[in-house]
Amino acid sequence: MNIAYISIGSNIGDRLHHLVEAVRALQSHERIEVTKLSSIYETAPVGYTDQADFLNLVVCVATSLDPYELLAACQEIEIGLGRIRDIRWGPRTADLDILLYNNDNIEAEKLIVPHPRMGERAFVLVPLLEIAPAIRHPVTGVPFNVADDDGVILWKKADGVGRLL
Ligand code: GSY
Repeated sequence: MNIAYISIGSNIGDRLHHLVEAVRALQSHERIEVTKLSSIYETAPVGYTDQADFLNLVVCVATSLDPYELLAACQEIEIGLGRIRDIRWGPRTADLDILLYNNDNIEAEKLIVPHPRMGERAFVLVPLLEIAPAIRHPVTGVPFNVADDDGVILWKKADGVGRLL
């Protein structure tokens, strides 16, 4: 079985509902099991900053999908939740980014893992380190750490996979 970490964010409409639906869709995939779920954080937008605050969380999944199949599953969930890609880094109903897939280092045209910007993003690192405190960068071996968690506020404490769904 493969272990992957996925970051999920939403900043349009009923943000909690979109996160719950995204996690539910992952969990209901016959080849994905959501094994850990972080708390939900409210986070200031990074990149394109003239947009609403996000809710973000990170999940750990066990999956028999290969990385590209997992990417396709994530993209299907985004589309199912009504994602429209208009502004790059702009508002979205749900965004699912594969952060890590085992200790793989993938540099393909449509998928880069570890996620290239994850080490700079507190909205990724804070929930990731909550569920995987000892995790290290698979290529460098350096532990991830959060230099500055400004703009990341605990919004709903984790109470287990079953409780969110
Ligand atoms: O890359 C994920 C989408 N995204 C986010 C996000 O999920 N949270 C925050 N706080 N800022 C973001 N900027 C982008 S793009």
